[in-house]
Amino acid sequence: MSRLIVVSNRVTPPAAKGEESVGGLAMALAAALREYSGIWFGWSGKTTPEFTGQIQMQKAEGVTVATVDLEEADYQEYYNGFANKTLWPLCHYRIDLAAYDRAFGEGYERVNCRFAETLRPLVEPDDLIWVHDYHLIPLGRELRRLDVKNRIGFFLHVPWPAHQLVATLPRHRQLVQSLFDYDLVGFQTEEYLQAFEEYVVAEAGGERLPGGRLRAFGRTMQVGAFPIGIDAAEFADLQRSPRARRTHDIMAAHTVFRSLVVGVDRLDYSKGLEERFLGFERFLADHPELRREVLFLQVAPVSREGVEAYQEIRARLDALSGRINGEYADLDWNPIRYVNRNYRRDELAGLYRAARVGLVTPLRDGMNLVAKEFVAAQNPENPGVLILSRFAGAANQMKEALLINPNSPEEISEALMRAMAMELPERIRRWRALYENVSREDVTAWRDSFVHALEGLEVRRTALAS
Ligand code: ADQ
Repeated sequence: MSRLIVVSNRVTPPAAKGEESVGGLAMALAAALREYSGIWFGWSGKTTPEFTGQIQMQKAEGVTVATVDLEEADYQEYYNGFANKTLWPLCHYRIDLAAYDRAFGEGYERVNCRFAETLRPLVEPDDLIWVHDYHLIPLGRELRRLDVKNRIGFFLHVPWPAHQLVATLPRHRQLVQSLFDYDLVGFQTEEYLQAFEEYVVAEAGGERLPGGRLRAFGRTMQVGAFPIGIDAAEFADLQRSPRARRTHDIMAAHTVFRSLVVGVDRLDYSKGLEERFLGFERFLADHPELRREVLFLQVAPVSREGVEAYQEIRARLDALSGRINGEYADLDWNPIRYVNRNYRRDELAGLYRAARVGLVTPLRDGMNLVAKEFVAAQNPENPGVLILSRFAGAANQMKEALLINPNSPEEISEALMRAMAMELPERIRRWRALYENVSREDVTAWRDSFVHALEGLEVRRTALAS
């Protein structure tokens, strides 16, 4: 069996079962690497005054991790800059927040080049290389420049936006062209795949070929939709841990006479938190009789604090939660409990299980793993209801959730009402269908379908060569 080299921007050494960990990507990759003998390569998260290219190797929880430090300018221009101030807002339909600064683009190219040069000596001829996410789009091209002939796949965790949005990016053609140095490019959903194909046909005169292949810029590659999942079995298992039970019991004790509505997200403007708060406020205004019967707990650890847009959304959420609580709270009841910290995964499992409603309302989201975790954590005999944004990639697989438009406070309020009133048989019917999907299309299925598709290309290349 070939080795697998996974490359992502940040490498977070895998944590022991149940321990604290943030970011859907980190979770999914650790699970994927455990079964393959391979390497996880990326940035250590540290910066040094000058780039040294020195690799730090360590083994954690059965995974070999190789990291490199970046220099301060890389951090500002590549990570905070092009990745998080340009590509992230663009992919999430927020061109009003996108900064098109030439220095960011240069930093992005420089770091991709540095990543390729540092990784090159670790690559053996049979390795499969799997590159992750929007930070590293040009990495395949840089590896080819260094004469890497291995099969290289790329998976985009965020949405691929509509053609006209991509076209707002200076040098967008070059960026897309660099994707054609991969053998396989994967997206979360058919919708993003189609948007990518439309761009390639319209802007680069490309053509779709049979068998999921795409031709442009004088090259042909394989493309596909590979929806990411969670480790559903592990999540259901976490339920039985003492910490999960304790968290569940604490929340249950706090909500004996009321229903718990829970939201768990990185504090990011794409997650629709302001709209969610406003939707909940609308619910309180619409249903005075239910006011004291709900508690909305929003867990939102701060992220990307070096980017102004994140400081601003944080300030707005502080003000909004304060305003709503000020208006509706009573001596012994607060409608919103808003918490900016991380919890361990076993604690999250207990929290989800204690909730009557999971409120997952991103304005745009590549997939959204919280929706899947919420489902995996429910009590099959008395499951909670998932309210899910139609703009989360997960909505394609989770049709039995209450699907809503997150921009509409009325729709959020109505869905909350429906979820509170939903009888047990309907809750069970919906949950079973959701759980069936979450456990079938899990993280292992995702990894296997991508890696097998990449492995399968060997046959095609050899066949073409002969
Ligand atoms: P994210 O934008 O990080 O991921 P998401 O898919 O929801 O979004 O994953 C978040 C992860 O972080 C979940 O596993 C969740 O449990 C964890 N988490 C969130 N808040 C936490 C807290 N307070 N404490 C502990 N853990 C917390 C990106 C894309 C998504 C895509 C994933 C995977 O933006 O669309 O689903 O990658 O591809």
